[in-house]
Amino acid sequence: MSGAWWRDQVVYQVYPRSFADADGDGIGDLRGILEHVDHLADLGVGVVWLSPVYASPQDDNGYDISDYQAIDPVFGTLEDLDALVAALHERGIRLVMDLVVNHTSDEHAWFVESRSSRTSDKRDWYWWAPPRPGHVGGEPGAEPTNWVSFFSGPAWEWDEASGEYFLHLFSRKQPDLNWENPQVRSAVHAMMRWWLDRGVDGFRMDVIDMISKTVGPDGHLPDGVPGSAGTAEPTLADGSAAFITGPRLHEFLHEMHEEVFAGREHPVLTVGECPGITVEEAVLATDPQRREVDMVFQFEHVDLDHGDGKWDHRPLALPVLKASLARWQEGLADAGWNSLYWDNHDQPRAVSRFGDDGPAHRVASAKTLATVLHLHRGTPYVYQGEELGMANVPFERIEDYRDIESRGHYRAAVAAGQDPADVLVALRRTSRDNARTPMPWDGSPTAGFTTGTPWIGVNPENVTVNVAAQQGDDDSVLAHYRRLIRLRKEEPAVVEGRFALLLPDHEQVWAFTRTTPVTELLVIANCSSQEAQVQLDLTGWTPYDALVPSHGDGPADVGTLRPWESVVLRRR
Ligand code: ISL
Repeated sequence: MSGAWWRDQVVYQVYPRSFADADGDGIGDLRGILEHVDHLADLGVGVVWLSPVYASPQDDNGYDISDYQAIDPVFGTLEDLDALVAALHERGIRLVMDLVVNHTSDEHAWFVESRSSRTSDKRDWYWWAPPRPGHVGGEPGAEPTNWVSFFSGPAWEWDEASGEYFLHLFSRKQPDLNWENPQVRSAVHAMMRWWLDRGVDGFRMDVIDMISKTVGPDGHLPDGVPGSAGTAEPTLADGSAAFITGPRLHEFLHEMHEEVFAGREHPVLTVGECPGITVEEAVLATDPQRREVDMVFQFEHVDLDHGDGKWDHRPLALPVLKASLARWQEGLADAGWNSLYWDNHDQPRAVSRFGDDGPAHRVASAKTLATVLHLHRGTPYVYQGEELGMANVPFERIEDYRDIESRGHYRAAVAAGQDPADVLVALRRTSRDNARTPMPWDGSPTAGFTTGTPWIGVNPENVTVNVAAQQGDDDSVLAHYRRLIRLRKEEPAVVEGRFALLLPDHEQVWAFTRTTPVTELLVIANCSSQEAQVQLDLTGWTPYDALVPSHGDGPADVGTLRPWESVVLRRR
């Protein structure tokens, strides 16, 4: 790997199923992305992270992979991928693939072989276990541990033919690979090298902090605390203590680094998706000296509004959110590096969750959230549609939802006696499908996304919130993102400056500085829908350049900010 080139870049996430459909089947594809690469170039991003396009039964929209070295026909061909890489490279943009190796599809040849018999050569490539002692396989409660799967129900599936259970932290079509087995690791490394040799520029590693499981002294995976599942299933438990940042995680990441990336000239980016990771573990994973990964996605700030599980919403006060990001800024100030994100294909839309998506404040709050995020220290990620200020989708019926997690939760919660109307309210707020509606290229009924019938409903706001409408509009959210990304290129303090939080207890205002020996930046952002008073000593800050203002030419008076107004001041 050559240098930390990704520090001054912005990454754009493409969720291919929902980005652009070139062949009219209603599902986005690689040729569709190819038709829109100039949108990415105009934005100024340096990297595209492409969610999975590999061969897949699509049980979890491609996060269930049946062949790592083939493209799913729904998305196109390997030649289409090569063409996309070439088109991006021509524009100075690198392509990072999604690497989903905590689990495969149950239709992957490795699993088919593993399942074929208890004596298969590949039996040990996955987690197989007999029924709990004294129980008969397949009966409720006979599972080897009481773990709940992320998509509701037990994390174990009974295989009648071979008489054992297999582990699946996600859907039953996503069996977990056994990373304890060195053959598994070598096979994954070989596959990764194959992609790098083909010309891709790195990997976003799906739930990579779950690959090392804690086996108890008795040789078994341990139970979780009953009732801790955070779902409507009281007999199940959260098993994550046994699989989040497990005992061999750093060893596995370091080995991967040495086997796959060491000695390559080609600059790559590696980002580990790490739900539940702590600051301390993130420092270990991203300290360049340790040669593991370049950065991780941590989840603290996107879990703060969860009560008992993600479907149980809890109001989030601004000081709590600010403190969380500040802690990560400080924790990774000297070693390691932050990834900065508000949303992605698993999270509700940023403007609906952290901003105000009503007509009066949607544009300003989308801009201000972007300014706050991009001015923190780390590499910012833009999720498709975020650059337009897209909001959550107002689906009203369970039939509108496509996501396996949302549908599984609805089934489990209703079966446990919750009122379906209440479950729909929770889905409306938190479902992953909020982020998965088609990218609105224009205001037409199918949003310029497809000429066919979209696989999931278009967000009706696309009539006004779309690329065509914002393209030439200097006051648009899109124009604001372009300015922010340009500022990163022009002002080194955005990339390197040391972070210090100001006014930590202010309920409305997010203020901080970024300091280098030559320049200091001051970010002042009203993160509320009411006017805000800001008491800051601004001596030395005038005259100043008002950078990336959310409102026109900037505030008349930084002591009184309009709702969702933000500005960056600079002194040298
Ligand atoms: O969205 C979540 C459930 O509430 C998260 O816990 C999510 O499952 C977690 O972030 C892991 O996500 C990744 O792996 C999953 C896949 O469904 C997600 O789309 C992916 O980003 C399994 O591969």
